[in-house]
Amino acid sequence: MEIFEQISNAVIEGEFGEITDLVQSALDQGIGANEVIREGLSKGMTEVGRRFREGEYFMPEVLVSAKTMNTALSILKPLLVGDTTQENVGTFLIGTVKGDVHDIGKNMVSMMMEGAGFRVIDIGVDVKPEVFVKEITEKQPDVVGLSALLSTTMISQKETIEALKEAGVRDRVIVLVGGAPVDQNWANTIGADGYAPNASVAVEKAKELLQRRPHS
Ligand code: B12
Repeated sequence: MEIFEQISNAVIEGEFGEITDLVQSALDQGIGANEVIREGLSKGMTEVGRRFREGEYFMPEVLVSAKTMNTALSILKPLLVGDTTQENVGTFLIGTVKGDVHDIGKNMVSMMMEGAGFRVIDIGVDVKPEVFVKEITEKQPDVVGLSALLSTTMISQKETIEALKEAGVRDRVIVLVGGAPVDQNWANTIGADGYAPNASVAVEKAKELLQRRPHS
């Protein structure tokens, strides 16, 4: 069985004890970290999502698959983050919004942003609007990412942007929204500055919006 299939199967089967060796073996074969994510880990997680949707998998199975995926990402992180001497292009603060505990997508966006030279502040999952306000006021990031994976928690992205407005900090930051149910239309509706469908586009979008921002 080729290595990508083995990695994908390990995610599907939730073999978090084996994933470290499999990822290492792919790297030893000269395969890049991005390719391991794209061709192995993500494909496995897509299949987990299908099984969950169709009632073949339940929460316990999905949780071990998520643990396997996060274990693999932590091994790949130093490779994606790479050269820490790279110039700091800005500070990026990210969290998964209130009511939502999905963190894999958020972690992937964080890693890619860090790899692109951003200083990343990850404030975790199930983050209330007032906590975003507090962290943004204290840490003064340039870009803020709001992740939501549930159609029921997309509304928390809207509430977070409203809380930022009320606190008078909305215009100090660029707000990016993302997560599987989110699209450009939703981003426009709630007054976000941008949307990205995946982690690499998130990096491009953040850089593009930063360049367009008037210099203070
Ligand atoms: C893993 C998982 C879980 C795990 C999460 C563990 C963890 N540590 O994250 C657990 C088991 C906890 C879980 C729980 C639930 N889940 Co769930 N889960 C998933 C699953 C299978 C995979 C999600 C994932 O990690 N994908 C892989 C990552 C890499 O993709 P991603 O998150 O989309 O992120 C990418 C982009 O969206 C984007 N992105 C993400 N965030 C951001 C942020 C910014 C700023 C930007 C720019 C981009 C960006 O970039 C990322 C990388 O490319 C999905 C199915 C699916 N295929 O999506 C269901 C899914 C999201 N879950 C679902 C549901 C219903 C639930 C539960 C309500 C189930 C229940 N009955 O209790 C609970 C809710 C818990 C809660 N309150 O949050 C539904 C949501 C349906 C909907 N539209 O609302 C889905 C779609 C499954 C389904 N088809 O039914 N889940």
